[in-house]
Amino acid sequence: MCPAPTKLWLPLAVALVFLGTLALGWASSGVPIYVSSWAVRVTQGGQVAERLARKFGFINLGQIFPDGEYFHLRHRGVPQKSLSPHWGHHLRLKKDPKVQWFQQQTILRRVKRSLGVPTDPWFSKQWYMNNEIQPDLNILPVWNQGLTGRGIVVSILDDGIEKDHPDLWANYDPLASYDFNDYDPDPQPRYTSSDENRHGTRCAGEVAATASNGFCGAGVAFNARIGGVRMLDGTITDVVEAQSLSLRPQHVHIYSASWGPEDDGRTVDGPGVLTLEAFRRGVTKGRGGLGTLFIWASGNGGLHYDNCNCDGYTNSIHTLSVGSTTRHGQVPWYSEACASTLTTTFSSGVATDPQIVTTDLHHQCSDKHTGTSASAPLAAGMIALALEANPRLSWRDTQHLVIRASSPAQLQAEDWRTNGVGRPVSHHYGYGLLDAGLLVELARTWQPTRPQKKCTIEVVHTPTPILPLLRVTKNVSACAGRWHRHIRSLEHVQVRLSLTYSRRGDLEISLTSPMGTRSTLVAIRPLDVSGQGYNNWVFMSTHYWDEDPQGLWTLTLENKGYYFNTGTLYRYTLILYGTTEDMTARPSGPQVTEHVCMQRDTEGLCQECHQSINVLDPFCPTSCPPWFFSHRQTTVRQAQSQNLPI
Ligand SMILES: *[C@@H]1O[C@H](CO)[C@@H](O)[C@H](O)[C@H]1NC(C)=O
Ligand SMILES: [Ca+2]
Ligand SMILES: [Ca+2]
Ligand SMILES: [Ca+2]
Ligand SMILES: [Ca+2]
Repeated sequence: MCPAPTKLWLPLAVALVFLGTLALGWASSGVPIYVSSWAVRVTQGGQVAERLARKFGFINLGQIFPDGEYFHLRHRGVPQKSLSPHWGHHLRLKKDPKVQWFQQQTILRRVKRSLGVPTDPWFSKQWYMNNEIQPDLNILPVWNQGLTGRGIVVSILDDGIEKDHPDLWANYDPLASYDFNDYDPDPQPRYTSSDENRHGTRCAGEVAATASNGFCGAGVAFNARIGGVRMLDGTITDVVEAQSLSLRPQHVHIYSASWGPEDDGRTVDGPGVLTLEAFRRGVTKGRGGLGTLFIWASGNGGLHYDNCNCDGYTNSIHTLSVGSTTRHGQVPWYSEACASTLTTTFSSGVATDPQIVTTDLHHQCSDKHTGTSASAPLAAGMIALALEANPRLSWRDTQHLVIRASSPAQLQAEDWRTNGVGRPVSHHYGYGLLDAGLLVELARTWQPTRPQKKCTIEVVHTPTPILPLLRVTKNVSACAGRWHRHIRSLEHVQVRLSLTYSRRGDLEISLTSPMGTRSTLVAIRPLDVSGQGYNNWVFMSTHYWDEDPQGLWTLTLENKGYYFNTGTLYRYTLILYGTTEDMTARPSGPQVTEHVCMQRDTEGLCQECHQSINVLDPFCPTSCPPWFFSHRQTTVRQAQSQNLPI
């Protein structure tokens, strides 16, 4: 409960102010601007109010409600707009016993609730967000709340962006753009007869094509700023990737990438030293320390039975991996299944299925955008909307929220299983179809997660033969009893393996958690005939999210192919990530956060939170997000580090 209102506070006023603050959102509730009018409550009625007004030099503009208790007063001697309240009038009104309550009015920033549906000619073809199917990505209700990605910067890492495109130029952000193929600031694509460099431009339009401008369709976050990094149209090196992923990490909030190693079903490859460092720096230093958001397509190797856990980019804990489903909720032919995928959005399917509508090269519009690379930018746009609702989400908060805002909906797969905390999860879809309305609703009141804990367990370090089947069981304490606290709720789980095998693609590897959740770390890949095995390869699963890791973990390696396959397991390391908080104790819907606020200011912002709780207006989070520091009585935002590298 908030503290008992002081004499001057009426529940009505508190409610009005607090609702106002909520409507403003956290970020825009900046400095109040005072105007020359007051609301005053005088229960003795109109004549007393009139006398009071004259006594203090106000003009009585009349009653606010018909019952004649609240009056609207204006003072000519007070500036129309001021950054501070008028203390003289404040004291005089406060002293007068006939005044039960008063409030100098401030300018409230309000946005129109009914933006209506975009009027773009191709919006009717944008079936995944125009209410044509149920459920769709549920974006219309978010637009209706006034959230359109304003203030959020997204960069597409691809083959360039047609920055003068009629549906992109207005949102184009040169600071979120660069050309690492030619080393110049202009990411304009290279035009060829086959238009092979249209990919980045198509992805960009999905995020931020201008709405209601009479052209093409609308982007998911149609007021976000959009940039493009040209990096796929030339020689790609570790340097090029690392530079692209760390372009202005204090300016760009979200990077969307739809590339990785060859999807041929026989490659096992991941980021180099510099690119790993770029991810690490992004999540620890980017976005003022909250962490850069890397949104990643899971891969297009379905036709070659590829597995996205053999791709170290999408498999990284630092990237938020997005899979695809068709309009009819089926697994698309190009889709790759794996345990590291977190969520799903729509994309193309068979030839008769509708595809994604977006901007195209030569100032054109396309309704033929396809593949998993069409899904990642849709998710990036939806996350931009959530970030506008709550800009303080860390990279891990975002993954927690995406899981909670995803559901199986109409998505069909044979492998849906309910994990140990009751969430259905699939290797094709992660936690399912992402719902923008739910994502934003949860984001508004999300309490920052406590710092990430990592617990590394060396399970096998002596050579062990992999006969047709090898099971390795380990009783894990999740680092309890060490100097730091144990992990109570899991986030990502990694398994690092070094093994040899006569035919790598025949070996199926799975991991079962103490709560009984089994996820496939790699399924058979018939085209992978390599005899190289896995050399310190890291597999990742998101399927144990929020589970308690203590107890028996079982790794299973099983020959699913050629009868005479043989191999040796040399090293198996289990790496658990998570937090000390019991995340299952949080409500599944929006979180109640006001109850710990002890004192609010007239804006409804929290000035003082209950001991041990941090002030982060307007809420009292149970812990500080990264780079925010614990302070009572002050707004922590001011303590944010100012001098981070650009
Ligand atoms: C795992 O270890 C803990 C602590 O040593 C013990 O209490 C528990 O019974 C063990 N669990 C199993 C399944 O062996
Ligand atoms: Ca250029
Ligand atoms: Ca448009
Ligand atoms: Ca792949
Ligand atoms: Ca990932």
